Amino acid sequence: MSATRCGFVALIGEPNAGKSTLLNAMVGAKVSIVTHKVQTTRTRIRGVALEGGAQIVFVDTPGLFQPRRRLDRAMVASAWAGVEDADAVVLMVEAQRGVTEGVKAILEALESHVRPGKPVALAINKIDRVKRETLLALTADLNDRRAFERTFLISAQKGHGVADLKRWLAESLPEGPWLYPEDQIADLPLRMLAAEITREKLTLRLHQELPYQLTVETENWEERKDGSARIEQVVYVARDGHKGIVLGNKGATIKAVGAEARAEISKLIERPCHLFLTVRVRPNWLDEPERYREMGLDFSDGN
Ligand SMILES: Nc1nc2c(ncn2[C@@H]2O[C@H](COP(=O)(O)OP(=O)(O)OP(=O)(O)O)[C@@H](O)[C@H]2O)c(=O)[nH]1
Ligand SMILES: [Mg+2]
Repeated sequence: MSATRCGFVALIGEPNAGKSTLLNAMVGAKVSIVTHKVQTTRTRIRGVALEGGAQIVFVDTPGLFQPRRRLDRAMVASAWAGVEDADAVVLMVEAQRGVTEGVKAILEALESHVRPGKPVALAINKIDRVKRETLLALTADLNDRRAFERTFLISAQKGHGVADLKRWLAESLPEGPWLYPEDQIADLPLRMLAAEITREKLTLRLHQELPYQLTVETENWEERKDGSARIEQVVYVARDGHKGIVLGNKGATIKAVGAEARAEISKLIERPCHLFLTVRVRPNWLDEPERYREMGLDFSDGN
């Protein structure tokens, strides 16, 4: 029997580059939430895939950007920590946006975070949105800026190029025993996954800054005798006015969010669930260590 391989692959890039979409495509299941808005992912999320004899532990990370708030700083620190632990790194760049100031800043900071000798691949994503000439020029430009081990042209959403990238990553990982049981695809606790699903539905329905000013926590999870789960979640918002918006006219918004989240959580846990959402105003939630812990972030990273 040939030796097994195993290791961590950090997916990094600007917000909205398609990291979580790629993670889900690699794993073949929805492990990390996806929205059209920036800064959707707030902490490192692992998803496990098998390829040949290799177990690839993909690490989805928050987008890298110039942080302003404490939460932003903690998210960016969490992403770089993912790179520091990685056996291989995939830098994702959006094809249609190209070499932005943000991409330049990432390239500048990259070297001080990648472990010596670890491969970094470039994945130009969303190739379904641009012409072939654009891709060739962008590939050349980015490879002039840094010597990437390999460049992959992919569409995480449509699946183009994803299998090639996966194969290459599997071969790049060090030999070693698998870290997870063969059938495990994620390691986020269910209560956190369930909170993320609700946050995704809220983010999709709310506009402008509001998604960035709320967080969702699962406060209570009860297995019922009839085989269903009773789940209570709290949506923390910073202002009274936000509470009204989250609730919506006669509670219409929160009701719709609850219905969508319940359906997806039921699918995830493969049994019926009763979801109860409460909106709580907490002016300082963005400065509370407990909230960061619940999100999987290090509060002191935000200093
Ligand atoms: N057209 C197209 N859209 C894509 C592709 N990959 C991802 N998207 C879309 O891009 C948006 C952002 O995707 P995410 O996977 O949430 O991006 P992310 O990098 O995880 O973003 P953050 O978590 O905010 O850093 C979503 O609307 C996706 O559906 C792709 O290959 N083609
Ligand atoms: Mg994401």
